Amino acid sequence: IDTATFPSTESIRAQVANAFEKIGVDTARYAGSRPVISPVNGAEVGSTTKHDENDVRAAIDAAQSAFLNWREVPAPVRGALVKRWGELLVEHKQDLASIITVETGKISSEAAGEVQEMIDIVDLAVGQSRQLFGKTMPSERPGHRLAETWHPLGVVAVITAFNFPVAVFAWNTALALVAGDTVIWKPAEAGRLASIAVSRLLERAAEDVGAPEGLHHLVLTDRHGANPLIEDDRVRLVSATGSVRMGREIAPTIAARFGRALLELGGNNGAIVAPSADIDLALRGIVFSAAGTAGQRCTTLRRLIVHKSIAGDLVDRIARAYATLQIGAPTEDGILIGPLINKSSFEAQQQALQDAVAQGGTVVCGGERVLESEAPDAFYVQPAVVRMPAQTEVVYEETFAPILYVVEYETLEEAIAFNNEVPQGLSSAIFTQDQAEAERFLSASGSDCGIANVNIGTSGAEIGGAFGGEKETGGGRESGADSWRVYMRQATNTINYSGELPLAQGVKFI
Ligand code: UN1
Repeated sequence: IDTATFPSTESIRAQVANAFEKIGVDTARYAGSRPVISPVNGAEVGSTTKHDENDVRAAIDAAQSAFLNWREVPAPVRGALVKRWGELLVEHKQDLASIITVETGKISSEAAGEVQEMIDIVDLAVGQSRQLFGKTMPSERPGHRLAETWHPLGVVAVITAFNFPVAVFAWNTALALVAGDTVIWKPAEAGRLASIAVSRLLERAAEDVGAPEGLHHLVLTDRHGANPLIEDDRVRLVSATGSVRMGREIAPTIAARFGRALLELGGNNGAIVAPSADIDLALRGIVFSAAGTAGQRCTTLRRLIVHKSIAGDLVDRIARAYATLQIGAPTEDGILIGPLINKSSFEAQQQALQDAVAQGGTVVCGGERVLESEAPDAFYVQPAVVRMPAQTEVVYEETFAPILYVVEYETLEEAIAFNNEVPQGLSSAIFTQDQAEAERFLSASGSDCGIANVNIGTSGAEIGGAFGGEKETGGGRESGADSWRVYMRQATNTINYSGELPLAQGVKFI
C-alpha cells in the first residue's frame, strides 16, 4: 500500500485543465453544475452540464439530417476522417490517459492502453473503409446477376460504461463513421470529462479534413434523459455497454420498434487451471485478469476453477503475489491497483464478501478497505481471494470489484460445466499444456462464452477479434473484422440483362 504519495485535489484539477487545454476543449461549452467526482480522492474535480430529453431529441434531429448527406460520401473519404482522428489520438494519448486516470481511477499504463485500443480500432476501421465487401452469387436464371450491397444504416447511439469510458466509444464510432452512420454518444456519469476530450478530437478531425458538421453528438445525461435514444425510430442501432439490468430495461423497447441492439452486458468470467498448466505463467495471467483495473473490467477474472491436486499451492501463490501489488493513487508511478469507482461499488464488494462467507466461503486474503485516512472519500480495497465449497448464489453474480472466487474440480468435464453454469457468457480461459484438453475447452461442447482463451487470462482482448458474449452478456459483437456489418444495412440486388423475364422457381405468369 502506497501511503506516501497522494495527489491534492488542486493537482488533479490541474491535470485535467492541462489536458483539456492541449486538446483544445472549450470548457464553457459543457459548463454546468453536475459534479464530477474523482475516485482517486473522492473530491469534486470538475462539473458539467446535464442534457435533458429535449436536448437528446435535438441531437437525434441533427444526427439524422447529417446522416442524409454523410451516407452519400464515399466510404474511403469517410475513412479519411477516422484516420485523422487516429492521428490526433496518437498525439494526445498521454493527455487522454491522464483524464481517464483522474476520472475512472485507472493506473497510467492501463489508461494509456485504453487510448491505444482506440488507435488500434481506428487503424482497422480505416482499412475497412476500402473493404465494405458484398458478395456476388450465381443466379439460377440466364442473363441475371445476384449481388449483395451494404449501405449506411442511420443514426447510431453509443452508450458506454465508466470502466472503458472511451475505448468502447471508439470501437463503435470508428466503424460506424466508416460505414456512413452518424453517432450520438451517451457516456457514463464517471466518464464525462474523457468523453468531452475525445469528442473534441473527433470534431477537430472533422474540421481538419473538411467533413460535414453534425456527424457526432455528445449527450451528457442520465438514464431518463437518454430515453429518446432507446425510443426514437430514427436511432437504427443502440450499442450499449453496461449491466444486465440495463440490458433488460432497454432491449424490449428497442425490439418493439424493430431497432437493432448491440448489447455488451455483464461478464462472470472463469478460468480453468489444469494439473499440467505452466503455473508461473498461469499465476501472472490470473493476477492481471483478477486484480488488474481493481476488478472493474467486464472481462475481469472472477472465478478460478482449479484442479484439486494443485489448488492449495496455487491459491497460496496467488495470495503471495497479491501481497506484492502496490495499491494507491493511480496517478503515481508503480501503483498497480487503483480505487473502486465509488462508495456503492465498495458496499457491493463488502456485501459480496459477507454473502460468500455466509455461503460457506473462506477469505484467503484481501477484501479490506485501505488508505482510508489518506483518502477518506475514496474507496481502495485489497484484492480478495475467496475459496468456495461450490459455486453458490454469490458466485453467480457479477460484483464489479476485485474478488476472485476459487472452486476445485476433479474432471475436465466438471470444470467445463462449472465454467458454463453461470448466466453470463463473456470471457473464459483454460491454463493447460495438454493439447487435447485445450481443444475440448474450445470445442462446441466446451466453453459457451464469446471469448475462450488458452494459456492467457480472460481480460485484455485485442481489437482484431470480435468482442462480446452469449447468454446474459447480450450477444453483441464489437471490433474484429466482421462487426462492421452491424452498422450497415444489407440489400440483395437481382439484375436482369437477358431481355427476357423468366420468373424464379420456374413460376409461369404473364
Ligand atoms: C470492458 O470491460 O467493457 O478485453 C471492455 C479487455 C478490454 C476491453 C474490456 N480490451 O479487457
